[in-house]
Amino acid sequence: MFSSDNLKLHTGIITPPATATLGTRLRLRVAADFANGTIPTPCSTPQYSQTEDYSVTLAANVSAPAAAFTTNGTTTCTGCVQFTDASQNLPTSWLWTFGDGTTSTAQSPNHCYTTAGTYAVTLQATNAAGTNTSAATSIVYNGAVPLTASCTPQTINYFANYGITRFRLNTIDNTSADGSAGYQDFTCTQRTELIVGVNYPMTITTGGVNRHDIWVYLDKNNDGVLTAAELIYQGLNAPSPGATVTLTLPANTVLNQPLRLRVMADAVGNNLGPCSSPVSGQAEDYTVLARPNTLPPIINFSSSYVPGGCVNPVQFTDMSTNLPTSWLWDFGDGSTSTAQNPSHQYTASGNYNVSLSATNANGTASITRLNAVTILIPCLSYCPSNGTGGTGPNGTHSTAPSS
Ligand SMILES: [Ca+2]
Ligand SMILES: [Ca+2]
Repeated sequence: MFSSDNLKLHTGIITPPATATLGTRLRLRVAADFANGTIPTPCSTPQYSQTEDYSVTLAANVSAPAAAFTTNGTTTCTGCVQFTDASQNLPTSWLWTFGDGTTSTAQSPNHCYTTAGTYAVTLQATNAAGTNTSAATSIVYNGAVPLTASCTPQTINYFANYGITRFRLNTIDNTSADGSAGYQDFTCTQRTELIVGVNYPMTITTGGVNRHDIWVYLDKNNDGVLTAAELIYQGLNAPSPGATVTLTLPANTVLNQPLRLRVMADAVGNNLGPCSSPVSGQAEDYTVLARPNTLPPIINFSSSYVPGGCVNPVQFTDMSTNLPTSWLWDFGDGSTSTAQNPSHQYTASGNYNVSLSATNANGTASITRLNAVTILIPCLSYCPSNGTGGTGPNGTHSTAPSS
C-alpha cells in the first residue's frame, strides 16, 4: 500500500483498495529497515530496524468521485497521449472527452489525435454515490516537426561539464542538462521562425570553464540528412559560458517547412561533422521554420583598406542583409564592378569615395562612404624601428612599394 526509500521522515498518502474487507478489524503492518538493506517483506526479519502492527477498520465509501487525471505530457508531436485516472473515492465507470469529438470509457486510455491543434480534455467519473467531472487539461498536438534525423550523435566520454546548457535564438530560450545527458532532441517543443537573409542574435551557453568548438547545422534542403555543406555557423575555441553571435539563414533554405537545426559543442580540436559523436560535448536539435524575405537590402560593406597603409588592390566585402541578388560598386576613380566582393586596383594617388548599391526583388538601397580610401603611389612602408625586420634607414631597404 505504501513504500518509501532512504528518508528519515516517511510521509505519503494511503488509499485503501476497493477490494478490502469492510467493517472488521484488519492488521496493518509497518516494517522498516536501514536504507541500504534488503527491502522488508511482510514476514521478513529486519536486520537493524523494526516491525510494528496496528488495527484498522475500513468503512464503505459513500462519497461521489473527485475526478482527476494525469498525462504523460501536455504537448505531443506523435499525436498520442497516455491519460491516467487519478480520481478519488473509487469510481466504477469513466467517461473521457478528448476534445476532438471522440470519447472513451476506459479507466486510463491512450488516445491519438489525427489533426494538429489544441484540445481540452475532461474526465467524468462515476460511482454509486454520484458523478463528478474534472477540470479541463489542454493538450497541444504539434504536427509540424522536422523529418526524422538520419543520425543522432551520442556523447562518447562526457567529463568536465562539457556540453550545451542553454540555447537562445529568436524566440527559443532553452535551458538543458550538459553533455551528461548525451544527445537531446528538442524539435517537438522548441521551435522558432526565422526570415532568410536576416541577422539574428544567437547565444550558445556551454558548461564548465573549458573552451568549446561550436557548430550549427541546418537541414536546408529538408531531406532528413544533415551534411557538412549545411553548416551555417562555426565558432572555434569559443569561451565558456558563451557569447552572443549572429546567425543568418542562407537564400537556398527551403521555406515554410519545419527544418532540423543541430547545435553541437565539443572540446576544442575535435572537428565535428553533423553526424560525428561529440567526444565529451553534446548535440542538440531544434526546429526552425524559414520564412521568405520581403525586405529590400540593408547595405553594409567592409574592406581590406588600412589608413596609412599600402593596401592596393583593396578587397571589398559585401555585408548587406536581406539577400541582395545584384551589386554595383563605384570605386570613386571612374571604375565600377558588379561583383559581390570585388578586388580593385587603384592606379593614381588620391582620396576616393566608395559607393555600393545592392538590389533584390524587394528594392534597391545604396550607401556612399566619403574618402573611404586614400591611396599613395608610390607607397613606401618601412621596417619596424626595433631593427628586427629589415635593414637600413627609412626607405632604403624596406619592403618594396606594395604592388
Ligand atoms: Ca544540453
Ligand atoms: Ca539536408
